[in-house]
Amino acid sequence: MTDLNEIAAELDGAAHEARSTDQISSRYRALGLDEAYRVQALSIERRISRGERLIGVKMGFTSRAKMVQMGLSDLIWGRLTDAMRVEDGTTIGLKRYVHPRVEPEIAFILGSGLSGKVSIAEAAAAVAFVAPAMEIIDSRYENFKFDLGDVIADNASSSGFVLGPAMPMRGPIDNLGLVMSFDGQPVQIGSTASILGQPLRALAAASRLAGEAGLTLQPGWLVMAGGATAAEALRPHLQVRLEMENLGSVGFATGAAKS
Ligand code: OOG
Ligand code: MG
Repeated sequence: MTDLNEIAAELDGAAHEARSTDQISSRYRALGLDEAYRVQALSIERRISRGERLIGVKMGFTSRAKMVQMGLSDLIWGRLTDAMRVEDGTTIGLKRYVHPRVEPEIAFILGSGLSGKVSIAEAAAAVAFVAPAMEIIDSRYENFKFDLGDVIADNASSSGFVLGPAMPMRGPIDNLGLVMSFDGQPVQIGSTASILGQPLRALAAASRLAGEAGLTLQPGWLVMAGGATAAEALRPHLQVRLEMENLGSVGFATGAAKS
């Protein structure tokens, strides 16, 4: 298997059918960064051809907790489509996932476009709304194990996202306390400060890194800033909730194992 198109087809198929697959780096060879982002773009093209719409990007490894949990320390990014949206307050079936995890994030909705290298002030000026958010990640690789090229090719493990109430960014967002709970019990406690010291830095990084791949962040797009804490494995019949200082809360439930 040497063709990037074939790798993209395999990863897209695994995501679509919720099955795990071998790491590209062990089955074939380690992918370089450019190749890995190319595979990601090709796999998203397959989703688009099935009728999904590109609606934004996500950042990964923007906090130390995530870097430590996954053993990688480079910022990565992935593409988000409308099909990944989970509505606030709904129940998700688990059979569309391989081994899903959830992590607390903050989301930006852009009022104007952002392109290439921008300052934090420029990034802030492009934000129309912020929202408390959770990301559901689901690596397509066995045991959630991957190297940098593997995870980039697999669209940075993206699988789902849920947004709480979106509101204009009225005050500082660089140190908002947050609690993620399962069935009312806190499982992760943290602060948006863990996201590069200031989540707007993740937005600026998204603009820069997407720009390197020829992509401009569009008005109306969603940008997920990256997990503020380590991710937690989901299991059946959970009430998952994130409370974020000043921004409110967001939640979803998980259904039965085979639902
Ligand atoms: C890779 C995706 C990382 C984040 O928020 O840091 C990420 C993974 O952990 O599987 O989404
Ligand atoms: Mg994430």
